[in-house]
Amino acid sequence: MQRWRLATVAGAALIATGAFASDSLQDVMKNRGLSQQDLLAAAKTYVPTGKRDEFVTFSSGGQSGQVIVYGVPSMRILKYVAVFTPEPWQGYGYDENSKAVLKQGRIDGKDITWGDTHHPAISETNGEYDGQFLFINDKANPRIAVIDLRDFETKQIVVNPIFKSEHGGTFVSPNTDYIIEAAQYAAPLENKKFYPLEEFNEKYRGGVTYWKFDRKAGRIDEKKSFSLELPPYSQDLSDFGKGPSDGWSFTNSFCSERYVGGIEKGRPPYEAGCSAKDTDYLHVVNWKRAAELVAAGKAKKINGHDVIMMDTAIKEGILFLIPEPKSPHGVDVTPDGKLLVVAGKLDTHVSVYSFEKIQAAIKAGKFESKDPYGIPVIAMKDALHTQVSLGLGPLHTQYDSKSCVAYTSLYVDSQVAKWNYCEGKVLDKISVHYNIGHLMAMEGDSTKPGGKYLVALNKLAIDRFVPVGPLHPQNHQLIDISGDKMQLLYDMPLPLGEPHYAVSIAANKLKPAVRYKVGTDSRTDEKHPGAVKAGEEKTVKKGNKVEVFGTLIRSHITPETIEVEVGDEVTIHLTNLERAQDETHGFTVSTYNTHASIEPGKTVTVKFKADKEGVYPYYCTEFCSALHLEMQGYLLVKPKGWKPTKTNLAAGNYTEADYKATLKKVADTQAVIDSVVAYITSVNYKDFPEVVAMVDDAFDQLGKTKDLKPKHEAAAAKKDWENANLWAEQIWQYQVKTADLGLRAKTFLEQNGAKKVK
Ligand code: CUK
Ligand code: CUA
Repeated sequence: MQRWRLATVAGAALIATGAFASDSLQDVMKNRGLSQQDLLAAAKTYVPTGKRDEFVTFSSGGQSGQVIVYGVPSMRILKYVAVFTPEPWQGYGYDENSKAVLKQGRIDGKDITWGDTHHPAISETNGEYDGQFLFINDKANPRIAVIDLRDFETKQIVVNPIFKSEHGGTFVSPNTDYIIEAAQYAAPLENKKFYPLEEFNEKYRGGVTYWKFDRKAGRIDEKKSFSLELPPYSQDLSDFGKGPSDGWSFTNSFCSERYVGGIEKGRPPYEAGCSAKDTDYLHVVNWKRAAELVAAGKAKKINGHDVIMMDTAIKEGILFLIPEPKSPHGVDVTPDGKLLVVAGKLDTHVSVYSFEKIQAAIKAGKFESKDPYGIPVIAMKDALHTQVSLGLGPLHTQYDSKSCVAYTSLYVDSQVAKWNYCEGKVLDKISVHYNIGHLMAMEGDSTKPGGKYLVALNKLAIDRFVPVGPLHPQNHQLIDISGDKMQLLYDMPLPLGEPHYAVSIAANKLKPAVRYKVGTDSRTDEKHPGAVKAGEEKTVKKGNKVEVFGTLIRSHITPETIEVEVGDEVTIHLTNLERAQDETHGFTVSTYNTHASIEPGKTVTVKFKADKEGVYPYYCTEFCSALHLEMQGYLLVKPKGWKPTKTNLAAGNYTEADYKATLKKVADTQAVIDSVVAYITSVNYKDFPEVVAMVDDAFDQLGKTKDLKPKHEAAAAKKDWENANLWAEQIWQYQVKTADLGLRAKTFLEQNGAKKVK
């Protein structure tokens, strides 16, 4: 009793003096000015060390031309996927294999090294995210990229053969047979000849492209892709039908006035003329039928690409228009595929259209008019399910796991509205900061939305973050949607361009690899012709072409010296021989503007012209082991016809005592290795593939010491203490790498509950 009291008194005294201040939750709240609500939000987003996020988000990187990958709910950034823009860390655009991908995106023979990425889409099976592929569009230069989610690398870029800009992509059909890409600003489709703006209505056209995706090849099949010619209405966002509406697609438009601005000639500007009418047009397309028409040869070839012309589409009954309120933006099909929600930027309403009613009007031939190109127009009242007034500037809609519940972004109000689209009533609203564009719920555009969280992709951050100059970061805000009321949880600044759309998938659906099959060209998924195995490294010289077939393994680049003559064209293929997870090596040569990231198993090529005589160090750019800094070599660019005069490298002054000391170090380190091996083999390490890979690599390293023992012993017999000591030292280097891996394996086993085996 007495002792208890003493302890309490001592504790109180310490708290009073502040010694334990930071240990109490109350004190942290007080010191940092946090409310109960803040703590709740923190607890809902905090992911402790070693734990992982439940969802993975792929956000467009906007003008960065990349994709940003982050976890939900922690909002921790996991990766930037290089897509349309060179990215040095990944070697994207600095090694030959990735340059070949960027080259696919050339237009009119020109490199385009940036992109304006807008809408990522995850591949789907039966309308559900399957986690295999990601697609993303480039609005500025009409292109689509394919990213393989086995390695999160860009594999393909395709250039739209007939558009000059695009926006309404990428969205996938329920089984990812097709990826949609709709034009934005109308232009002549052939783009061979100049047409003045005075011929806008006659010569300028919009359209929508259906890219055929070959899932087995993991690539878009350009030959089997096709487009539909559309009026010059500035086609905007699109979506594919699903369930009952599978086989159909929907594309919005704005500026169906076909207004051409001309402020230079005293004409009112685009913004006035493009929003003058009360309605624009929703394009309704029977794409399955369109694909059949293409197969039946009813398309016209434009720039070598199949295009179904408008008159064919009208005659075959595959294209219809429906008026939609002022300057619509998003069109989003409900998870059950029965309804589509259209938001009009300049209207307070969202309009919910019924696919069933649209079909009934088409079957009955009930059209209110034709547009100037002869396309039948279904009356809005014949297609509407309901209209709901949500607020100012509705843009995009996402769906909840709870039936009939949708979320719509309100750009002007800086709010998210939660509403019921079956009954047409508003359920809740929350303010966001500020001016939200897209919003995204977990798997919220699939047939099985995941609910739980919503991310508001805000256009402005204004006062949310520490100021960093006039260009602010973007603000992605995480919102808890699990209850009746939405709760704001977290602000994430994103400083890499203006993201538009994002998609989020349950993390357990992603199954990325941790290494490549040794010798893989990751950009083609095929065996790299420059790949070699350990011991097969070589340098081949033919005329003025020098080709190096090298390898990388901790902490060694083979070869260590590359000798060329000035003017030679140098090609270096490097294979990473590691099997252990996360053992990436990088490679660069001083001043040759080249860099490669070589993950375990990958083979990468760098190429340059050695145009200036001199000495150029090369090294590994990833801190891969304790001897990382020693992972180095020299490119020697010699004058033509140069002959050596000196044949020996400078020697150190090693003694027998040095040699003996090194041998002692080798014996001590071996004892450490033996104890680690004894631990690893005493537990069920074979049940842990990560550990098996580390153990394999460790024994590889240790195996290399065998050939070295006779070398140092032979040198010692000749009293060549220099070589005796250095070959023994090299044994120690391999031991250090073995021990490094072994200790990591041991830690991994201890932390992951390895069990004793007898
Ligand atoms: S767009 Cu940017 S807010 Cu490109 Cu989908 Cu609507
Ligand atoms: Cu390999 Cu540093």
